[in-house]
Amino acid sequence: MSFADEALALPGPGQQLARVCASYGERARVILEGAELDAMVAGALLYAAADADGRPGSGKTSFEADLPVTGDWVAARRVDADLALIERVLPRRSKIARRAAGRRDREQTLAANIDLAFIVCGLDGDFNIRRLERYLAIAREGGVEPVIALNKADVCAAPEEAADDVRRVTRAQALVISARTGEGCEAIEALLGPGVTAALLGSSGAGKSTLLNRIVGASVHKTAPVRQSDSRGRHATTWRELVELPSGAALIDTPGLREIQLWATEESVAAVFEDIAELAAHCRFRDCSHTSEPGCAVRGTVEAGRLESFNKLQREAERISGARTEKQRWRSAHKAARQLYKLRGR
Ligand SMILES: Nc1nc2c(ncn2[C@@H]2O[C@H](COP(=O)(O)OP(=O)(O)OP(=O)(O)O)[C@@H](O)[C@H]2O)c(=O)[nH]1
Ligand SMILES: [Mg+2]
Ligand SMILES: [Zn+2]
Repeated sequence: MSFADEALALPGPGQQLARVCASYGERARVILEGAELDAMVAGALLYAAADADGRPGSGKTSFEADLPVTGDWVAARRVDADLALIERVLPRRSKIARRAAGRRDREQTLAANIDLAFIVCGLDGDFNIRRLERYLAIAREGGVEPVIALNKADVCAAPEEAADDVRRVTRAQALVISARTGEGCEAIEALLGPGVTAALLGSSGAGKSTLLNRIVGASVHKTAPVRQSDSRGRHATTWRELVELPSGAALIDTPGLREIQLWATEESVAAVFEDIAELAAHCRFRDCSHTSEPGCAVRGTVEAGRLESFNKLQREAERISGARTEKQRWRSAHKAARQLYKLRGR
């Protein structure tokens, strides 16, 4: 965060700093002064978000970029004991975002201000290095440190071999755990120090919630009894995504997705496939596509599946940056037209 961002981040008069622990578009659940309560997004902020979504010339990229999401720090105003008003979303220092379903050109932020992403993958039918690469690109794009958690070690004959494969191919940190038996979970907890915010990512059924329950169940229930719900916002009171741990860490559960759509730049993808980038420096042609060119240093050296995965994710990233540029072109065209009207006195 720059100094300007920092200054901007301070709440204004009458505002308090709060953290979003669950979000539902115009409503949210926040932690304010150590207690959890319902919150509504202020009209002005909703309006600004709508502006970012639709109107040209706003310079913003998407609706979701402005509405509060889980993990956001917000400037809020207390309406009464049970309700707060969210007036501003403070600048995000990192995030987990995907491409919104059905909309190629739209980014959807799932969680903000995340230090660590536990990419949970079952060592059962869920095990898939290609999917891990996709999550690694998403973490990289959002500025989040990834840790792969290979779960369900209790049902896998050779979990360490799988982990070695993952480490060799991805060069990422990989832990072997069982959320069911607790095996290896102390290594996860060791990473959850004071001030750390971690998110659990991974496909549906990978064991994210089981892992969260294990970590929370071991400690939180004793020290932080859940507040009794009141008449307001009953939908939100019993369920939240962000849980504060006694260690001072925060852990965010995310819903599992069948297939997470990439939202990343070509640079982020390349960073996840460093091995390919290193070899590509030795290809005869600078713009080698590693498919049929003579003198290619990548093809035949890098495992075919990994090269295919790299090409696939690069193509997806290119489509996204294409959509971004297209959007910007439209924006500047609209802006130019508006300025013209102004000059002509309308
Ligand atoms: N054998 C075994 N089963 C596990 C383990 N962890 C989770 N499971 C089981 O896997 C199933 C899915 O676990 P969840 O924790 O609900 O998975 P999730 O990732 O939260 O799934 P979504 O909420 O749908 O995204 C449940 O039946 C769990 O009991 C494990 O370490 N070993
Ligand atoms: Mg779950
Ligand atoms: Zn090549």
